[in-house]
Amino acid sequence: MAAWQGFIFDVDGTLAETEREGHRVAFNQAFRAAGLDWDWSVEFYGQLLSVAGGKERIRHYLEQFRPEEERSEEFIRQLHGQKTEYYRQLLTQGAIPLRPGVERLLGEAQQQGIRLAIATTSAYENAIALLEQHLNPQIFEVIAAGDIVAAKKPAPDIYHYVRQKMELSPQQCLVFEDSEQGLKAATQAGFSTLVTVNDYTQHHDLTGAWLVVNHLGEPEHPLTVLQGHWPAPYINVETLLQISAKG
Ligand code: XBP
Ligand code: MG
Repeated sequence: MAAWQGFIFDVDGTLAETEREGHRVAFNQAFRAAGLDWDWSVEFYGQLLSVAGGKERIRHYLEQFRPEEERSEEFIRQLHGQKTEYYRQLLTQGAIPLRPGVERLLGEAQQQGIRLAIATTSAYENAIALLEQHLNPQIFEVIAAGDIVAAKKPAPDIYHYVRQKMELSPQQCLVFEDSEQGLKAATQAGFSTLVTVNDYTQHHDLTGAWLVVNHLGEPEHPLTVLQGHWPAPYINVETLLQISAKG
């Protein structure tokens, strides 16, 4: 590994815990508004998360759990569009905070001249809405989201896309993810990955991650290391750069 010059962040589950009280709630609101009797519980949604992408998740649900209902791609597209509206409303209501350490680490990275990018499976509008709510989207030189690539995570396509746009090698970047699918995508594209788990991903197979912690931590809210070695109470740029410089 070379000294890291760029950090690439996943959004859902990594910058914020968006799934349980965000995307899931918005899906259910869209289902009700469309007159559907579908309702995704907290637990059931955990299973559905194995399929990345909102449209893909609805399609998977129809195929696996509602095979008798014949629905067109246009129906899925419209339902997902409605869900996006509800999700954005939840964000602007302040329902979804950033995870511990995220704002601090991004601030440190900017001060140290680390280049920043986003690689997410979520729709572009959703990623931007979260960034606008809590951060300045302009700190990210690349925001790669949703349908910008044909194959979503765990396929590596979104990470290949970001790498090409940044013109950095995988050895020059560190990826931040929260899930097995995200880790697979980044690893297949050749990146080292720091994983911050959450309730939905704490039992995922995270073999191959560079480091797994419960969250990025803050000086007064230390992290717990779950896999790998980290010498400080919170993830900070200075220590990351020292480690990567040693290779
Ligand atoms: C995020 C996802 C997304 C969101 C919903 O995965 O799986 O599908 O749940 O997003 P990752 P949209 O964190 O690995 O990028 O409804 O906007 O598609
Ligand atoms: Mg994620």
